[in-house]
Amino acid sequence: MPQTALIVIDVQNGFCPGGNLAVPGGDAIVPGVNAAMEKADIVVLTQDWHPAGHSSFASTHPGRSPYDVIDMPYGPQVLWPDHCVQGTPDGAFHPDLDVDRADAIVRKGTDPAIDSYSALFENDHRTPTGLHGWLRDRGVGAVAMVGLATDFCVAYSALDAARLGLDVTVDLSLTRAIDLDGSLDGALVKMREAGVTLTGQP
Ligand code: VGL
Ligand code: ZN
Repeated sequence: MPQTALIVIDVQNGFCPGGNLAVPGGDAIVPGVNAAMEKADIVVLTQDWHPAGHSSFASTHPGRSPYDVIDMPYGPQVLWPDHCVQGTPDGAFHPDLDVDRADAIVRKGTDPAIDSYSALFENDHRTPTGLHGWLRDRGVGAVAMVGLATDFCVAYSALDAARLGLDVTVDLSLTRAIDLDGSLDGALVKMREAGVTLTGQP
């Protein structure tokens, strides 16, 4: 029997109110995410986990500001405020998230030279995080995704999972968006076009 895995994207202090890249209402999803994890057979958490001075940080590029877009060897890259630095409280999971429930935790964005929004591939869309192999070995054929942020790490993960042939559902009631210049609407359109099933309302 193909298994379904719940993939919980980046429910970290950095993306919750008070964090360095706070997503409005990011913390409001935590009780619902815990309830979803309780019901799921297989649970994977992802954790955005950047070294200090990461190339996705505006502060690493003199003269650049957060939310500027620059060309990297792998394509355009939004520059962010410093966030989710390894070992800092900003990078820790939200304190109320039931981390003990996780079967696996995937850390991403650890290479200083490349960002990684997706749980499956870095932003070159080529370098694997290893999660695809893990899911395959566990017989996972379908994934449900929730977490932060809808229009970046959740959408990139959902699009990659669909491209790999997994059956993908995103429960929007358990996501919140950054919404830079229409990025949420763009992400919703792309996910629908890719055959991702969207349920719920943010
Ligand atoms: C994310 C921007 C930078 C996310 C991570 O989790 O959506 N967004 N790093
Ligand atoms: Zn990041």
